[in-house]
Amino acid sequence: MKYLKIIVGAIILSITVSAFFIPEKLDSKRPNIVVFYIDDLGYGDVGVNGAIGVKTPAIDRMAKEGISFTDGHSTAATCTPSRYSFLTGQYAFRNKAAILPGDAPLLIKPGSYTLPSMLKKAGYNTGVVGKWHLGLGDGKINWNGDIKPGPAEIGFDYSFLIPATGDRVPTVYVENQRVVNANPNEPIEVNYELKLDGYPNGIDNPELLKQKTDKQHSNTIVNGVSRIGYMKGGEQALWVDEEFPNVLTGKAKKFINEHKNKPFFLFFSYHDIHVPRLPNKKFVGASTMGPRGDVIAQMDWVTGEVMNEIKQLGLDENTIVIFTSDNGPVLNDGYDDKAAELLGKHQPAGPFRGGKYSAYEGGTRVPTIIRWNKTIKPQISNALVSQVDFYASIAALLNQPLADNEAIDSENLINTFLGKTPKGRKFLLEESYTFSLRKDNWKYIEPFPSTATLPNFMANKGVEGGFKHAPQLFDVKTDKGEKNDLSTKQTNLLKELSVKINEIKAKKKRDKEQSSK
Ligand code: NG6
Ligand code: CA
Repeated sequence: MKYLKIIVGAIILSITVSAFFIPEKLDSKRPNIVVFYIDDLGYGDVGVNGAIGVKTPAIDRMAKEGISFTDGHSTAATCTPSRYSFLTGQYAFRNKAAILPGDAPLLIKPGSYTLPSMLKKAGYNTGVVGKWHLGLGDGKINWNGDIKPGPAEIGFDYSFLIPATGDRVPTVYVENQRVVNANPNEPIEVNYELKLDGYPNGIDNPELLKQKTDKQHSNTIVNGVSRIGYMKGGEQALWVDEEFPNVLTGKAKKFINEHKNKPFFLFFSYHDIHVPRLPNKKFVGASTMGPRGDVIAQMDWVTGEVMNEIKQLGLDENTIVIFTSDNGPVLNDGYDDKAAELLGKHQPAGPFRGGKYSAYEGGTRVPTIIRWNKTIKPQISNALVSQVDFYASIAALLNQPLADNEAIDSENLINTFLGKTPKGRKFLLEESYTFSLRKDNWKYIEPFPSTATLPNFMANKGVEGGFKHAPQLFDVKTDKGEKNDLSTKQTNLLKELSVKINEIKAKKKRDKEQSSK
């Protein structure tokens, strides 16, 4: 009897104790996740990777306090494809994802598997703030009504968006399906083919421009900047580019504050350092490189502001922060902001060749930093990792099972991301206007089909694309600049890698081993 009482007592006690502790226990297993997704930031554009023309103290601190990867990759050398892969765990070519116009329909089908919807299932509140560029609506958007489907239909509880890019119309914010400050008396119309007579354009009124542009960016002028695409109406809703850092940072902080008591996922997608580069006056002259350097300083400030907020709210030890970029760097991307002329000794892609758009390493090898105070030991990792892997890795961390056809390209690298093993991927695909494949130090670039053509703008930008009609092979450890093509010397390896690319292309579901690293 006495023993029974003790046992019953112990059971009651343990139930009470566990009931008391369960929420905390669960939440320490469900850390908040904040992704800082920078636009067009090159490997060498941050201090920790050797930046010369600009200082990035907030990012360097994050790197020092967390894990910084030297071989971290976006999945593609352009924006829409990389974002697509980040959010779906699938390569962009599977859905023919390419750079989208500003009136394109939503690229990710509502109801498909996405990182935010997986997180919602795990009890997270999910939000996206900033550049979207994944399309909105189903083909015919009414910018004056509910703009959907969009982020809400693919797993985001909250959204505050630059709908496409800073250099594309419409130049208005969209918050939860609605244009912010919309005025029914000034209905918004957008057209990417036909000229609308709403605003002046860069061809007829170049005297209105803050920066000269190429022809492609010479349509609608808003805020002294001409953009791609035509737009009419919406005068009261127009954004002011120089205010992006304040507006977007404010929304990101607000989201964090509002959800500080339950697990949240924030995808903070910067406009910086994409064109048009128009720093807020606080940052004009902050670098020695003109606007491109100044917006890097601005981007660093934004990052620091959000980090401080996380710390001040006491969320530091329970928040995983991921900092990375959607593709490599570009100097001239259509606006004459003297990015090339003012570069000095700064190397935007660090020691790597090429940048945004290219098949060389500079296209996808980007700053990749993860910080989780008290859980990740500060270190540098040389593991080969891709953004496509965040999906399965986070799912593994949260014990969320994945279906066979979910995030099929995503590998569970959670132990690599948390710095517990230096082992990364065996193979890593890089998408550009062709495919490249990494294996250890080796880098294979698939021949560019002789019948295909590159976008016109490649030729006059000074981009080193790396697109050749013959296969190329480099050892990127000893030859970081990809100058010494070894394709004729390593024919077996060349064969192995080209076969592997075809295998990846044909893949239909997750491999078992993908989920058990
Ligand atoms: C290109 C634009 C470029 C940039 C890019 C998208 C021209 C000539 N160039 O088509 O300025 O907007 O698309 O950049 O139109 S990304 O980072 O969003 O992929
Ligand atoms: Ca980009």
